[in-house]
Amino acid sequence: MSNYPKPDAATLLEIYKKAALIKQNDERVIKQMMAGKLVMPYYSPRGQEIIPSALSVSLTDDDYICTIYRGIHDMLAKGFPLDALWAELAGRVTGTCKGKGGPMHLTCPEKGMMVTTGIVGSSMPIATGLGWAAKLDGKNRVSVANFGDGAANIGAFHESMNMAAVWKLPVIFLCQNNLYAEHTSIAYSRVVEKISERAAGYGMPGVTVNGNDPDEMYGAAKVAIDRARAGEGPTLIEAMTFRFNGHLLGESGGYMDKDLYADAQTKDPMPILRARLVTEGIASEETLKAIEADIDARIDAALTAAMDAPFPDLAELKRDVFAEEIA
Ligand SMILES: Cc1ncc(C[n+]2csc(CCOP(=O)(O)OP(=O)(O)O)c2C)c(N)n1
Repeated sequence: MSNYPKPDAATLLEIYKKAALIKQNDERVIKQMMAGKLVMPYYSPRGQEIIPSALSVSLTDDDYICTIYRGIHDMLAKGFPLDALWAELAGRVTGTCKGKGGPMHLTCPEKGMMVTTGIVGSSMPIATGLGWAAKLDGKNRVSVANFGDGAANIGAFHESMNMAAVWKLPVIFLCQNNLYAEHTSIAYSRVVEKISERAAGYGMPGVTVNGNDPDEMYGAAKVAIDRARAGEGPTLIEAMTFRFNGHLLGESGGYMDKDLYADAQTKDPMPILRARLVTEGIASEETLKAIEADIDARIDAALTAAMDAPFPDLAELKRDVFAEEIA
């Protein structure tokens, strides 16, 4: 990784701001759910904050991302408006899908967030199609497909990578390898050591990085994004990480290897990055506290506004589902 570009001080602080927003937002969602004030399926991205944060600092609103049910971190990093996000979580009309998308279908095309999908592996063909659209419209945008290690075993992964490579599409295939697909350890589901090795079969670069390390993740993402913008085609990035909660909130994660889990806790990327910012003189303790307090205040405001907004009424049920409503 030594030849990768490294984030400068300002970029590193930007990465921390995004990651802190993801972490604090996750904590608040869980608190609301535990208090019975928010009722929904929730797939916590805790532990995976750095990956989308270090990626998104090199993306613009015009770039596309597609993600999965766990992708609230991808959405927040790319700038999903907080008020609309909380309204969508709470099923209120002020959400980006008028409360009809809910937590598993977060979408905000104005910011390039095209889809969150619960169908494992389906973010890849959609992002590939968006990559094709990006190539046709010539606006130099890139399209990112986020997915997990489990999704890398779905046929759509291979079809999408092949098509993107053949047509040299500006797509980044970003596998967030958190070592478990639902309850299945990665040890049971692939023979090659690294998922990134599969890129060779499609003639595209494939790289495995420590997704919890902002330097490695930023560098790999920047190289892939620059390559895509230059018309050189797709890249597969396998970002190694760990999810700190069960697959679905409320599930204990008892199938996780206990030593692995304990080790991952000692490598929590959030306190590590926070301490680094202070040690390297990038931000003082006071500055970081102010940033975190500001995030909490923004979440407070978004939460209050969401809870005060109405639910969509029944007449909305079928609107926006079909281009033309079928009687
Ligand atoms: C096509 C399909 N098959 C199975 C499922 C059930 N399912 C939901 S999540 C999941 C695990 C996916 O794991 P991974 O892709 O590693 O993502 P992670 O949840 O770890 O972020 C499975 C099998 C599904 N939603 N869609």
